Amino acid sequence: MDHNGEWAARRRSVLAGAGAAVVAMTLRPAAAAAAPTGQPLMLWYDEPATDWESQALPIGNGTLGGMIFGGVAAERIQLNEKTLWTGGPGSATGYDGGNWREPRPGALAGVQRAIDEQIRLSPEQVAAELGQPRIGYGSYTTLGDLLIQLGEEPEGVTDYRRELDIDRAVARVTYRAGGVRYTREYFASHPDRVLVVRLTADRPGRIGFTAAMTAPDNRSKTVTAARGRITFAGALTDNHLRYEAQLQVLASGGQRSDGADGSVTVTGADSATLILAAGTDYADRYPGYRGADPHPAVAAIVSRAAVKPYARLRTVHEQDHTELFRRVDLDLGQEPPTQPTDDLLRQYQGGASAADRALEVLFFQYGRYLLIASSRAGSLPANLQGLWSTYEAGPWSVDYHVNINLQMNYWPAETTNLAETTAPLFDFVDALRAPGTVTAEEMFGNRGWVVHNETNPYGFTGVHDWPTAFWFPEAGAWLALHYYEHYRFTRDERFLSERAYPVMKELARFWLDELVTDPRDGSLVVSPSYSPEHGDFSAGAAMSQQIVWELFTGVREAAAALGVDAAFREQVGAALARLDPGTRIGSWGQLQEWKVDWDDPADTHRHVSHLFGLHPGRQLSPRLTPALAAAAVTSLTARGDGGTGWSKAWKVNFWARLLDGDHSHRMLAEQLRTSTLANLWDTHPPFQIDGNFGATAGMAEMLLQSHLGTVDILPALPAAWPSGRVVGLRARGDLTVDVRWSSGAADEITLTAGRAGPVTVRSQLFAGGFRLVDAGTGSRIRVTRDGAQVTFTAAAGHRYIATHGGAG
Ligand code: FUC
Repeated sequence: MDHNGEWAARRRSVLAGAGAAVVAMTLRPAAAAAAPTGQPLMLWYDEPATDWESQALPIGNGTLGGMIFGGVAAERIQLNEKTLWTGGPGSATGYDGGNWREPRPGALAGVQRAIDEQIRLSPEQVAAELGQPRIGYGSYTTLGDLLIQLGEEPEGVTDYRRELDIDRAVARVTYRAGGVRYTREYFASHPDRVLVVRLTADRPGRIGFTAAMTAPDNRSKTVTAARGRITFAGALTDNHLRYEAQLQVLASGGQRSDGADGSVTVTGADSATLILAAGTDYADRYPGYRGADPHPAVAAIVSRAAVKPYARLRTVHEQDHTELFRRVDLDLGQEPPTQPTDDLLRQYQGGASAADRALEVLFFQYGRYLLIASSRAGSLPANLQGLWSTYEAGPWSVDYHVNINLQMNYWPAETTNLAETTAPLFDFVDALRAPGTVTAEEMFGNRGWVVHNETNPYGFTGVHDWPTAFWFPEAGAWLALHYYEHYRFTRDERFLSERAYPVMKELARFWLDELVTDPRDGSLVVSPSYSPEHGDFSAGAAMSQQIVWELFTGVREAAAALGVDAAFREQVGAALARLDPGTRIGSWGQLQEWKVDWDDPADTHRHVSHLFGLHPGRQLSPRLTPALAAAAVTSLTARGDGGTGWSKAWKVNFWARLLDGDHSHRMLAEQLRTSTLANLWDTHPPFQIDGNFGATAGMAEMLLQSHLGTVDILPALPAAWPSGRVVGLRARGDLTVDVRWSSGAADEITLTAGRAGPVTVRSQLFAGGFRLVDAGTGSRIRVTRDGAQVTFTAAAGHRYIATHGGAG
């Protein structure tokens, strides 16, 4: 059984706060998009959810999450608080952060020697030398359920509808019973830090229910109710992490009473509002990972929200959400869907119809919705399930896998104009530096820091002993590249100097210390090197080399941009010159996954790690390295269009970067048809949110690319999207881009420059006669033209519009 089979088997038997310090990131507000097209961005269903994973609907404020079932007689809202994790310091089983419990002098050098001599080692051999059983790793765990018992199922329920309006981030349930129309609304507010439920009816006195909270038995619990306030608190048994949730029930009209069992009952009310907050005493601080008792903060948050009128809470929430969400609008000529979302998905034909395009647009925007809901400043980053997990101990601990999954979660953040959502990622990675420094020193004897295949909120930066998924010291470098990308998009120099560059430099130092000379050819290689979850250990697998190449290239650029560290820059440059770039073309024309040509053309493994340099990297591209790109096509074609959810999403991105819009779209269609649940969650299986984020990012890559420094307009437009409009995508260089196209070609391109400087844009629009004007002054802009590419000098804050016409 492999790493994947394990969860599937376990799953059959298992089914069942105080956040990270926010370090200021200065973000310039990206130019606001025009109003959305007015088509409802809505998931909707004509029956309540019975299955958590595939049907319930997610709301979240980055810290607190709820899954809405929408039952008529009984509502269940499954709850999460992002920091509620077992394991770590104080864990019953002990905890070592994955660092070797006994020193192993010479262990790593021994493996390197064995690789030099034998060329390849089995994962089992390496795990026996370098791994150790994992202890105290823990798991993300559900906060529990809020249950709202409304009584017997009424006779004759009609007009039932359950919906999630992703444009406003409000879920709603409506139905008629006994001549009364009932409405419930649900949202999770980031500004007010509460989850809110509102029950109303169109006749007075019809609202009655009992609200109560439950949680699994992996914790102590005390529950009390006083003046309509439920306080639910205790500590996890495993690690004594304290948690608290408070729910204030407010009723207008009718009666409210507190139950001795900690429930609150409302009868005969006109309406009711439920306000919930939760927290833990977790803090993302090595080595203790504990902060303040959550009680005072949770009590205060609920009390503050409870005195605000419901309409005010909702308005403030909607403003907060729409300010982010509405920056991007996508119109593919879709029609507002007339069928429920599960039917829309079932009937999806691969993009042939306006209804199909409605689903594609919804799926794209849903990824953005989910990112906003699961990743806001002040808590942990989005985990394997974003924020939503019903399990006591879920699949892969619902952790932070960093051999692709956490990174994929943030692929859409910059391109789809949600740069703020990266704040928790950077806070989390910053917090890995302290434990990762210990691991780097103890395990490798290196400067800098390291993290391996996966990590938890307790600074697990060492190893375990699952042979095919325990060794991946390149993860830190990959994460550091996200900092650099944030700079490339925002051009925030303060972020570059205070946050990105220090992390990149630490990682570069780790790799300067870690690279070894390959006796076969004298190049610098990573050893032991392992292409994630696949094949044998060897020296210089493509992904290892490509990640180090990207890091060294990026850190040199960053140092140059900052004008610092000349000697270091030279040192990195010298290493880069000797580095094996990890880009070999093999015997069947493929891009080799390993330094020796072991690639099997029949291999369809879900990881396609050797194409890292194509995406998310920039080392391989059809524009600059056509031979390598052709080899990437051969590799990717052999891998096929299958794979798990996230793997398909990655392929959407790969084919877009290969400028093959039709194949990219085919992968999107595959993902929608075979790896998407009725609530539009991506399924690995099980539900894993990376595929949602990866697909959204991939669709953006089809419409706009800028990783090579040029703003490439509609680089991979599929035939299925002959005309459309996108507003508000972001390109590197602090640019916001709108495009209108028809018959597969751009008609109008709008570029809004956040700052002054040269901008190079590529589009077929520039190959013929065109006009480029400054939208503010109306004046024509002078450009230098090179084929379909133009370069001009932008002024900060100016908007430039290119259209057909003029002399060119
Ligand atoms: C990686 C993948 C698995 C799974 C896990 C959470 O290890 O190879 O398929 O997605 O992460």
